[in-house]
Amino acid sequence: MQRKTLIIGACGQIGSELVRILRAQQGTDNIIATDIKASNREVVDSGIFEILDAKSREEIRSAIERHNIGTVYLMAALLSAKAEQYPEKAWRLNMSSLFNVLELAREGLINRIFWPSSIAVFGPTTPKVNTPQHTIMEPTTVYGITKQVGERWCDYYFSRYGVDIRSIRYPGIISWRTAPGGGTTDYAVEIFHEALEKGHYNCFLSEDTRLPMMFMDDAIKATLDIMNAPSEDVLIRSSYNLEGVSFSPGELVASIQEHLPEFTVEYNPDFRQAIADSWPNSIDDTPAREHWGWDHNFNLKDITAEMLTKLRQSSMI
Ligand code: AKB
Repeated sequence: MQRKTLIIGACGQIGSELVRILRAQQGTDNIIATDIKASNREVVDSGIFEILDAKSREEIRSAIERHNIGTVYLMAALLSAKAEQYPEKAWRLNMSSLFNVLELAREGLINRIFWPSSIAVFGPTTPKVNTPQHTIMEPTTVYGITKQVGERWCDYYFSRYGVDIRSIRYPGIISWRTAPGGGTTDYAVEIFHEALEKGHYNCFLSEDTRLPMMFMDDAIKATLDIMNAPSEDVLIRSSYNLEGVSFSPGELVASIQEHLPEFTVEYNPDFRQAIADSWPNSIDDTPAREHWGWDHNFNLKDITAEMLTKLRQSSMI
């Protein structure tokens, strides 16, 4: 009998897209969506959904045993901006959830795990342009510390216990269906909503803050590509660098203004500026391209056109 897939953090920005695509690919009943709250109607109404606290190993164990789970996508986390406000909560959630799935895999209950890392693993001492896969990593944010430590544990559980864990360092993810929450790169989604709704945006990062970004479709493609890659092709078991595009708020505004010439922006950097300043401007993802064939499809122009079209078509705006 085919073992099923458990998605933890299924109502979030990336989790909800994974649920939709995996249900279509593998059959609705083979995907078990879980989250701490039933906060995404589409996820909850389109198949099996359960409330699950990722901090509880017993709740995860019970879901795995009841549903005959083989693969786990652990998408629950407190992101960078939220984690600065709630450091202890972020540490507890981000670390205990990872430890729970790693331990359950070590016990033999899980065959394969996906765990997202982030560009937040890098810090101010990291080379900023074309940041290499292997480089100085001294994160200065709570979120970055949890991801950096998490990467070390992933590598350890793979080397020591053979746990099949796969991970990528997501840049900022731009999507139109589900909004992100609590991140520093969230401006790049908010800006599209405000451009269409109000014609004006108050940006919390400065005009020239260049960050690595990616369209959701590319992020999902990367996630499924690494999960479907033969084990011998996944040579890095901490986490892979991944780049789609990189741009600044100023460049994104110019791209939106090609469609909406009246759109205006003001820049009022807040505490998130320091977080963004500690991260790379762009990423070198050669190992992901060479090892398991990663390639992105969407550049800034494509992302802008797709976001405006899809948001206009959806009932949201
Ligand atoms: C955040 O801004 O915290 C996230 C990330 C880059 O991991 N989007």
